[in-house]
Amino acid sequence: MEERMFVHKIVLGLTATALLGSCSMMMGAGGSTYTFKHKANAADPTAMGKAVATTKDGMVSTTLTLTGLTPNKAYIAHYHAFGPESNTDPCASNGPVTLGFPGFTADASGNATTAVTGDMAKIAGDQGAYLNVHYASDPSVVPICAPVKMTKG
Ligand SMILES: [Cu+2]
Repeated sequence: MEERMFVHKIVLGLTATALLGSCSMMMGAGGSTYTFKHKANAADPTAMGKAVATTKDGMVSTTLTLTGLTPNKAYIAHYHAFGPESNTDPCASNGPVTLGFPGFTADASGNATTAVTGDMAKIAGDQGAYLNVHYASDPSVVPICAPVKMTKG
């Protein structure tokens, strides 16, 4: 009976590991993928997208692939550090920019992509807690945010 329980726990453990292995947060050969979530505002209500980050030789290359933006509108995007306003929700923490993407414009269908390569130190630990996409015309408008690091420290 004891042994059977033990085997059962191992199987559960393996299942959990397999799930983690398929989880997009893992840093692997394909890089890390982070999913954008809509912020609590009315800007670009169907906006969504992902960020894929790969590292090599101390540098990190991140590509954003976005949909549901306002057609032909200009945007900016950044990595931000964990800020002072939350310890558990990076997107609500209001931290400073640590690495910026080149500005970009959504196409006629509201799709856009942008990519940047920078020193890993710029987004190491709390320095790279989340990714924001802002209206270029008014950076205070942030339709979507992708959490990268969920807990400060
Ligand atoms: Cu920003």
